[in-house]
Amino acid sequence: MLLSDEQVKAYHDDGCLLLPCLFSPPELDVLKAAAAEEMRLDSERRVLEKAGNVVRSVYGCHAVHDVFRRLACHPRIVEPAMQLLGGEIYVHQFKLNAKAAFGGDVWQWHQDFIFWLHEDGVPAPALVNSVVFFDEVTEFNGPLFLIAGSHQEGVLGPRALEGQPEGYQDAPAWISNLTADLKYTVPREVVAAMVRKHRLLSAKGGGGSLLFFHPNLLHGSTPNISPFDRSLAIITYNRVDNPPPPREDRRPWFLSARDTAAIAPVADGALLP
Ligand code: 6CS
Ligand code: FE
Repeated sequence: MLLSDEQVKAYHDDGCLLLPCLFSPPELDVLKAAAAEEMRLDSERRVLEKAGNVVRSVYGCHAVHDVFRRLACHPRIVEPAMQLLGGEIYVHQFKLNAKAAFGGDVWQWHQDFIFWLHEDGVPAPALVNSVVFFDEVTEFNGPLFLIAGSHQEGVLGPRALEGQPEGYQDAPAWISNLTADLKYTVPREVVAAMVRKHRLLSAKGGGGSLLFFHPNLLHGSTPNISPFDRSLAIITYNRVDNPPPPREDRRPWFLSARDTAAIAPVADGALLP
């Protein structure tokens, strides 16, 4: 599936592009069943919310679960992602975000590339986040807030949290890259200035919608106090000519992929039996 010239331009202007309802209800049933399996598994790939009893995220699912391998290689995602990045791509990071009903916690205002630059050594923001909505996303269940156009500002001066975030005392150091109290956040006065200068929006859409957003786009989301889950997958593709160099203190494979081979898209019907 290819984007029109207008869609490609809109992505580069706004730093985001929403494609409504790209995946069908039967495909969503397969994805949600697989997500439930992954979220039940207690492993270092799974991060719980601060309260300790609700799943926040699961990482690396594409490398261990065949449904998510097929999703990460799906032509309806990979072909437009290659178009936006101008070349072959691989998965730098795959995550399921649960944002559970009544329990999904905040994602503070931040940019993503600062994590991949400082924590993984990815040289340039030649990546794209590809978000597949498993549930309908409304104004009630914690939609992603985006500041369209803010990616043009490059890497904004982050506020760096020192030490372990509350509720994760015994966790590895990288946990502060993934929790409600994030290691790198953007100060309120910078967020306010970006909202005045650019355009604040919330990424709402039906289940099966696909949202692309730029690694320097300022974004965040509120806690989910509604009775509706807001689960989704975020697949971060990197261009194959932009891999992080080897380094001693590399984060685990499920946060920073080691396999940088170009993706070969699967068949369009790959998600259905
Ligand atoms: O550290 C990371 O790789 C992750 N952290 C955040 C806040 N967003 C990007 C990425 O998923
Ligand atoms: Fe993020």
